[in-house]
Amino acid sequence: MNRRGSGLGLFALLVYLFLYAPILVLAALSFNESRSSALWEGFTFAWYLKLLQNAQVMQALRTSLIVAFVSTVFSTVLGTAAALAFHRHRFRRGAAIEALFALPIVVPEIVIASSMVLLFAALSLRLGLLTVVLAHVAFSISYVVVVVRARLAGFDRTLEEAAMDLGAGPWRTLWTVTLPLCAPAILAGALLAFALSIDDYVITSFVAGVGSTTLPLQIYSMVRSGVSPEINAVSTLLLLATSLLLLAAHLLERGKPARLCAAPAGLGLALLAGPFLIGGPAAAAGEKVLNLYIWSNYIAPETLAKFEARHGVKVNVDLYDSNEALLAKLQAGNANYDVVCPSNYAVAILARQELLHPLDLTALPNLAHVDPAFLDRPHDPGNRLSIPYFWGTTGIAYRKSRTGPIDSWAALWEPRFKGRILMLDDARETLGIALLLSRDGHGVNETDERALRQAKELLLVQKPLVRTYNSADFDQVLLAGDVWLAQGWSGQFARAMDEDPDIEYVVPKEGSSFFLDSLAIPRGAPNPALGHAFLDFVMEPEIAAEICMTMRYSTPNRAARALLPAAIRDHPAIFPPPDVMNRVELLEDVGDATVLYDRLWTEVKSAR
Ligand code: N2P
Repeated sequence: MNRRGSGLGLFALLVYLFLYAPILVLAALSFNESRSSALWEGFTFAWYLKLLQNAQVMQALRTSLIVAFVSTVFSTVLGTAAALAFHRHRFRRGAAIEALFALPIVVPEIVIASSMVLLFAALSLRLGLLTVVLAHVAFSISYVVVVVRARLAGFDRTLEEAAMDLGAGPWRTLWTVTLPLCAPAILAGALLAFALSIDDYVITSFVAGVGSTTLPLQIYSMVRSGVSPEINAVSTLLLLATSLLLLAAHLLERGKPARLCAAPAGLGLALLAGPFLIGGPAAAAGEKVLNLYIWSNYIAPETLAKFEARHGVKVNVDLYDSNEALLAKLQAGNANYDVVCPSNYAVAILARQELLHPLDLTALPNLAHVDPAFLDRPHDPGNRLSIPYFWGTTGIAYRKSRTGPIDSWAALWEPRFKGRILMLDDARETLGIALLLSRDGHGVNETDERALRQAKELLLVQKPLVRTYNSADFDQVLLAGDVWLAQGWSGQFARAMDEDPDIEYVVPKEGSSFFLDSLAIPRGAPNPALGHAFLDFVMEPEIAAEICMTMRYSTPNRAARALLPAAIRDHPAIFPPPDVMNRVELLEDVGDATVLYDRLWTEVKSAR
C-alpha cells in the first residue's frame, strides 16, 4: 500500500475506534467480576445469569418482544401495500405523496412523540401496550416503504405482464410473481422494523403507560436507580441482537441467498427470545395489578413482594425523580396509575387541579399509627386526598477526607471544589438554596420575581463548578468518589454514610428545606380499591418500619418508629435533633410562581 493509502487507513481506523470504543468498553465491563468500572477483577458470566433472574428485566423483554412482533407484522403489511401502490399506479403529485411517507424518518423523534401523546389524549386512549404498538407501527411503516420501494424500482415489470398474458388475474400475479420476487426486500423491511421497535426509547417513553415498560425504558430506569454491571450485560445483549438483525436485513437487501441471511437473523431472534422462554412466568392474564408511580429509592422490591403475596396481585412500578415529572405525567391525563407519591406542595397543586381521587378513610384504619403532627396539614386538610409516607431534609453530604468539615451552603460555591460538586436536578431545591444564601434573607418559598432572578444568577455563577445535576443516584455518585460534595436528600445519604464512614451529612447553618411526601390515588385510577389497600399496607407499623429501615428516609409513622433499632431511631441524618429541625422550612406550594421556578431552572440548566 502506498503512503497515502496507509494514512487513510489509519485515519479510518481512528474514526472507527472513536465510534466503537464506548460500546467495546461496555461489552467488556459486562464480563467484569468487579462492580466498579474502575478496576478489572476477572472474567465472569455472573451478570448475565443475574439478568435471567431479574423479573423486571424479563418482563420488559417480553413486552418489547410483543410490541416488536405485533408492530412489525402491521407495519410490514401496510408498508408493503403502500410501496406496491406507488409502484403500480401513477398518482397525481405522486412524488410529493411518496415523500410524505419518508417524512417520519427525518422528523425529530421528540416531535413525533409529543404529537402522539396529544393525539392519544384527544382520543381518550389510555397509555399502555396498545398506544406503544400504534406508535411503533406509525414510525416503522416509513422504513418498510423505503426498503420495499427500492427493490421495486429495479423490478422487471415484464415478469408481471408475462403472468397476466398467461391468464393470471391481478391477485394471482401478486401472490405468485410480485410478492415472491420482493420477498427479500419485504423481509429486510420487517427485520428493520423489528430492530427499530426493540431499540426505541424516545417515542416509547412518551406513549408508554403502566405495564408497558419496554426493555430500553427498563434499562434507563435501572441506570437512574444506580448503575450495576447488569445494565452492561443487558445492553450488550440488546446491541448484539439488533446488530445481527440489521446485518440480516442488509444481506437480504443486497440479494444474498436466504441461507446466508438466516444465520444472523436466527441468532439475533434467538438471543432475544431465549431469555424470554427461560425467564420466569409473566403476570398471569386476568391477574390483578397495582400500578405504582413513586420516587426512585423509595420502596424496596421485598416490600412490594409482601404486598403481592398478601393480595394475590402484581405490582407494576415506574420511577421518577422530581415532582415536576409526576405532575406532567398526571396532567397529561390517561396515565393509569393507582398510587402516586407527590410531595406536600405537589399534593396542593394536584388538589387544585382536581387530579386526585378522594380517599375513603374508613378503608385506612392504619392511619391511626401516623404521628398526628403529620396529619391534617395545610396542603391537605383532613387528609381527604393523601396520607404521609416519608419525610426528610435536604442537605450536603461530603467526603470528609477531601473537604474537611463543612457547615455552610457556601461550600458549594467554593472554587477549590470545582468539578467535585453535585447539585440536585430540582427547581425548588436548587433555587431554594440560592434564595437562602442571598443576603436579603429570602426563604425557600419565595415568590418575588426579583429575588428569584437573583437566585438564578447565583446558580449561574456556581454552574462552572458543578460536575452534574442529579436527583436520582446522587448518593452513588458521591460513594463512587466522582464528587466530594453533593446536595441531596437525607435518606439516601444516611445509607451512604453506612457504606462509607468517610461520608458525613449536614443540614447547613443557613437553614434548608424539608419535604413531606405523601401517597395518593390519582383521579381515574383503574383500581382505587387496591390503591387504598396499598396505602393501608404501608402504614402498618411493621411494614412502615421495614420501609424506613431499607430506604432510610424518615417515617411519619409513630408506631413504626418505636419498632426501629436504636441506630436508626437515633440517627441524626434520619431523625434530626431539634436544633436542626428549627432551621428547616417545609417546601410549600408557591402558586403562580411555580411556572417561574421551572422557567428559571431550565434557564440555568441550558446556560453555557
Ligand atoms: C427519593 C427522593 C426523595 C424525595 N429518591 C424528595 N422529595
